[in-house]
Amino acid sequence: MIPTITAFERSPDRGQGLARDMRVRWALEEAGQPYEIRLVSFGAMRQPAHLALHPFGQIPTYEEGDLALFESGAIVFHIAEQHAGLLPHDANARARAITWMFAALNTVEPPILELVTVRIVEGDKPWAGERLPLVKERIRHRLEQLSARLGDADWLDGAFSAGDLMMVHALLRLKPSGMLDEFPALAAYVARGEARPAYERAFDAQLAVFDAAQGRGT
Ligand code: GTB
Repeated sequence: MIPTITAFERSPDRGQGLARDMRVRWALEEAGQPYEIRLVSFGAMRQPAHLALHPFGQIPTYEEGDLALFESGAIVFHIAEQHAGLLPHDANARARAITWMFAALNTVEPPILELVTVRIVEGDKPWAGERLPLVKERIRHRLEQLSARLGDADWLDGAFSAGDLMMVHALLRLKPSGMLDEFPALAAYVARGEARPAYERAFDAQLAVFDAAQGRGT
């Protein structure tokens, strides 16, 4: 059965692939699975039909037969469990790859999201200027630790896995800030992720949605 995922009708990132449907698209491309997209507006995300799928009124969601999921991590994990290519077969290696998925979502991504919050959401607050360096220091600390663990390896634990997919996508959010370039090993790691044909297909698909919306002027 071909799953349907939701994505922004018009992504605020202007097609940079930073919204979280990108992770799901990338996982499906890595798994070689076709998928359908249902585009939703911000208004539609607040409506009962979407809230029934996603209690927090967000994207992405994932529908496959009578299964409906939300949370990009849970969706990517589901895809990785169902199809080869995203999680190793060896039980210990598999558990470690899943650990990296959690690390991406729970340990590395949160300080990165704080940067967006302090810059955009809280940018006009009188204390934002004082908070920004603290947030950046927390990010740098995590990046130092992650870079030390990665060392000169291509991926976090052997072959590319869903753990790398989640980590690369979380790190991508830092690209516009230039902070990633302070850590050449991590910048190269992210570039390796972006160079994967599955990533490129997923990126092009989400960019096509943005370009089409631009063309329609919607
Ligand atoms: N924990 C959830 C998950 O991992 O699936 C978080 C889902 C989430 O944050 N969804 C966002 C959303 O629906 C889109 S991805 N937001 C609308 C809302 O809450 O009303 C986050 C995102 C948004 C915009 C950019 N950007 O412009 O660069 C990047 C990422």
